[in-house]
Amino acid sequence: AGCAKMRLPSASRQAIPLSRLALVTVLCISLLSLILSIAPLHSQHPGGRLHFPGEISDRHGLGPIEPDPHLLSDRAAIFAGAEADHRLALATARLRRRLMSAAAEAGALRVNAQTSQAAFSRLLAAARYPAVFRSAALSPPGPDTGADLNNATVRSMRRRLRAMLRSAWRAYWRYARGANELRPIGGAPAGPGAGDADLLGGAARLGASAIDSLDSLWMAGLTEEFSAAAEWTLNELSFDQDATVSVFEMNIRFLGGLLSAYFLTGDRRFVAKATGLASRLLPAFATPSGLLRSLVNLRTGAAADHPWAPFGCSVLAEAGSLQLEFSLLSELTGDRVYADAARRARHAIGMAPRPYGGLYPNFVHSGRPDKLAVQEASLGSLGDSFYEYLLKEWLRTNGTDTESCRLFLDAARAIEHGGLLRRSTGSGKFLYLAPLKDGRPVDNRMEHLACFAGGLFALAANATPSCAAGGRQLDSERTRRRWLSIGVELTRTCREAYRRSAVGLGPEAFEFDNNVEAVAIRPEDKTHMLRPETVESYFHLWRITGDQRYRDWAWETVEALERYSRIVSTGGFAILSDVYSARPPVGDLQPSYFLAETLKYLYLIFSDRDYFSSAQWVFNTEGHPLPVRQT
Ligand code: DMJ
Repeated sequence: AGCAKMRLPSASRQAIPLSRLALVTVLCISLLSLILSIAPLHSQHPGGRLHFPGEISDRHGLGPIEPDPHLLSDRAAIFAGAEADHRLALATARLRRRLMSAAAEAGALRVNAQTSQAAFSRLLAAARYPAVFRSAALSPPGPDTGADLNNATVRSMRRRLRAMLRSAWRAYWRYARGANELRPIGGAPAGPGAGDADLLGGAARLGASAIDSLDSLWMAGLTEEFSAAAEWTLNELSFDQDATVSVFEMNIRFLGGLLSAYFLTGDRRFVAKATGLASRLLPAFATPSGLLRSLVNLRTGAAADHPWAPFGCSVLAEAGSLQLEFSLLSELTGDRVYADAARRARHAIGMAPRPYGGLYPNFVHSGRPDKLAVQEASLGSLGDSFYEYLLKEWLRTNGTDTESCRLFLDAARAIEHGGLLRRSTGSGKFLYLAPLKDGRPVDNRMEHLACFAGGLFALAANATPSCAAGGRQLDSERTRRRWLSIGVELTRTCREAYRRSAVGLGPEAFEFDNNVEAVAIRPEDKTHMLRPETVESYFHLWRITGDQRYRDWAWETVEALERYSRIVSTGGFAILSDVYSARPPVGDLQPSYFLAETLKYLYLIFSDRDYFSSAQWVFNTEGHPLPVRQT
């Protein structure tokens, strides 16, 4: 759609049509030569019939007969035949030669056409992201620049965050280089069974923490560490591993991280790496509906569902969180296969019956997406980033993907009115999100994962007011104000869950009833997993409102992390198993998203608001910045 509007040099615009024209011309010349070579033969033979070797004219209408060299008339015919044979042989040889060179030329032209197509899509990408190339690729990271430069307090806070990132990175690099995640207490790679290992190929050495750290290191100006991570990624990382991985995790952590690294450095090798990975994920999409299966073996392409998911079903958040990365990859490579795969998956999700006033079910059947598989909806686990990507693909495409816009507006209305959004009945009157099952609230419990929604609503409120769907101008000023207040309130709720713990760090899930508000009850909910969602919302709200309280809350989190989570012996950061204990036991895991998201959002909260500005960048669900398309 953008082609007509784009201002590209005229030569590049004509590259492909010219190649095609040349190919057609060569084939036409060959055909013409064939006709011209053969034409004289027609005139030499009565009736214009072609004369083939060993055959003379049919004198009696009985078909070809053996010539009699004693008959003059036949001798003439024999000579004529010989001459014709000779001319025909010459013509055939000439024609074969021409056809061969035409074929060779066509092959070369095909190669050229591919080359110019790649060059064309590169030009297209450059034209679509000009500001990004100028601001990021051409200027080195400037962590100490911007309006906050003279604010010594903020500068020192940023330095502290940079030191935390360096420490977490160095621990990973020293003890677990090339593995997916770190055991920060034992100083070893996290093996199968730990953290998200089962989603990242078990014992596979895919370097999730390295890829997830690339852009964070770059943004914080840790150039030496960035170079080490980039070199390892480009020279040592291989996706050709007999490893069964989650398509979703590989997409948000790896594709997102690699594409982001490309836009920061301008190094096309990151795109090549991303393309190699994406093509290994594609077999997961080979289902009747196009809805991907959750797991795929990187080497064999064998696809499978999560063993814990309902039979034949894909997870909503996983199947619906691909569009940002897959579409961008198609734009960069000129190969539509990735964007089409993500779009087909989204369309299959669109076929699912929506029982809760427009909310989507957490599971969709990949064979029969139009049948309701499970009556469950959530903005926490299983549902979360599906809703996020509807908004963010609209933002990333600069309002071009109007389907995303329409879907998001419908979904936002459903979130508001479908029963997910509730208010506590205690004195705090907290707004919170709780999942639905069989049409009813399962319990009054909000997951930490759902804390990203505060930032999401604030982002939506801040988006350009130009999304018209089906002729309706849906994002009226009133809607935008309401969304911002939902964002502010949800973020306050999550911060309250942090504040009510003994350590200032939030639990994995927290409940609301008449006696309890924003506090975990179940033992398994009392863990702190170093997750980003709450600080992610602080980040968006700080940027959008400029309200100092978000910086204050973020700083409380920084201090709590340093005090309770940092492991002095290795420098890594560990999860906590009970946030209500003043001396919380630590768990031996430093998840890769801690480097990709938690520390990045904290760092950006204490950076200039224009640094990786929201007008130019959209953060994928793993915190990797992807550029907003300019056309
Ligand atoms: C991250 O990997 C992503 O944010 C994902 O969307 C869900 N949660 C984890 C971190 O909590």
